[in-house]
Amino acid sequence: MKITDAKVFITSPGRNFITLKIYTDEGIYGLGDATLNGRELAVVSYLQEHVVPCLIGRDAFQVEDIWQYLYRGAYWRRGPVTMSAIAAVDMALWDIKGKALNTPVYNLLGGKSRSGVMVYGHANGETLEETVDEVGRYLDMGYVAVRAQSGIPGLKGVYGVGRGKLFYEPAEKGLPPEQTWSTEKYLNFAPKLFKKIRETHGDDFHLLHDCHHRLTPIEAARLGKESEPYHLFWLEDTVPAELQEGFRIIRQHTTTPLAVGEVFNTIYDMTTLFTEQLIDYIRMSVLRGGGLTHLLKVAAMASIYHIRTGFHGATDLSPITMAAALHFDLAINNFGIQEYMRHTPETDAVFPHAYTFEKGFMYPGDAPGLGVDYDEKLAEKYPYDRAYLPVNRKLDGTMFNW
Ligand code: KDG
Ligand code: MG
Repeated sequence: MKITDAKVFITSPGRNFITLKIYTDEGIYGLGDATLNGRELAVVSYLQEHVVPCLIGRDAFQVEDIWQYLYRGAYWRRGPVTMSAIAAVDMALWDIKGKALNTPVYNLLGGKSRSGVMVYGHANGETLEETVDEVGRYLDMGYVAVRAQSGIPGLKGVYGVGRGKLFYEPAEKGLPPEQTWSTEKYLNFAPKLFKKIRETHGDDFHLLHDCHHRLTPIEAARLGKESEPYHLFWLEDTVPAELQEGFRIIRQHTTTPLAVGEVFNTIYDMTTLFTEQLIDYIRMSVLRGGGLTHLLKVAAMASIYHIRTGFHGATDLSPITMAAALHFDLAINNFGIQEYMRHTPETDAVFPHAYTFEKGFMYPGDAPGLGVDYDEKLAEKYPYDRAYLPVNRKLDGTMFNW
């Protein structure tokens, strides 16, 4: 089956999404997600100018070879733009293969290893009380795992507290919005939040929290230690993860499980974290990590070190990535949990999909391929709209990590 063409689509049903559609000589097409929040058009250009011309005429079934061709063949390897573009191609090819063989992608990845995929939802509020209430709302909706993020007294626009409740979205139109940060205020506040959540809602659900890369290793160690009585499912992105060795310090001090990786692009970003067992969950997404082909290797390596997956699933990953993740999660043995931030109804309408949510679990559905389509006509109604993720400054104005 030969690839005859590939097109890149841009749409903004509430937020920007980039979609790659690969066509074949047998009339079957496949879809891949290429969205990179705040830098979307860089991936569009990378695909249109540099990747699509190399795809025409290739055998659509040679997924591994095409992956290696795009990864090794560029010479300039890795990075979010390159790997998001490769991921889009890879997702589309797995979609094509599933459709051609008339089977859902999870069957191509080894078949079902479980009945459903446990997901966590996002409870966020402006205040501690509001966040505690939101956790209750998610439990009422049937979630068995909830991530809690709260505004912090004295800080403007804290990560995790964004526009909307079910549809949290941090990117804004115009120039990047500025937020403020104080590690002292955060470290004094976070354990109180966890305590109140456990006192109010009990112990019978998984509680998660994201630090969004803002601590030093020793600060992360303090938070991990002080969180131990509230037994978090995980503490995410405690420190900026460029320095993998930094995790050694955190690990020496706390038994709170650690998750990291949503900004990683390749298996090389995590080799120390894996081989020294410095983390418990790896979060690199299908989209940011070069597609299912690469994640199969990541999950296999993780399994040797007792590390499970917990893939990124924010709203800036389109329903195509969500579907790809669900097929993967259902199939591999060392699955841990899947993030599920709901898309808006406008987004769901542009990307009709087979996956479903019920009582805290998700199911990819049994449609051949990934089970997601792209409504081109409807998508045209939502033209690209430049938006940026926020930037973050300490209270004295020093530029900091967002
Ligand atoms: O675009 C950035 C978001 O994907 C990120 O801020 C979300 O940290 C995130 C998460 O855990 O979902
Ligand atoms: Mg995160």
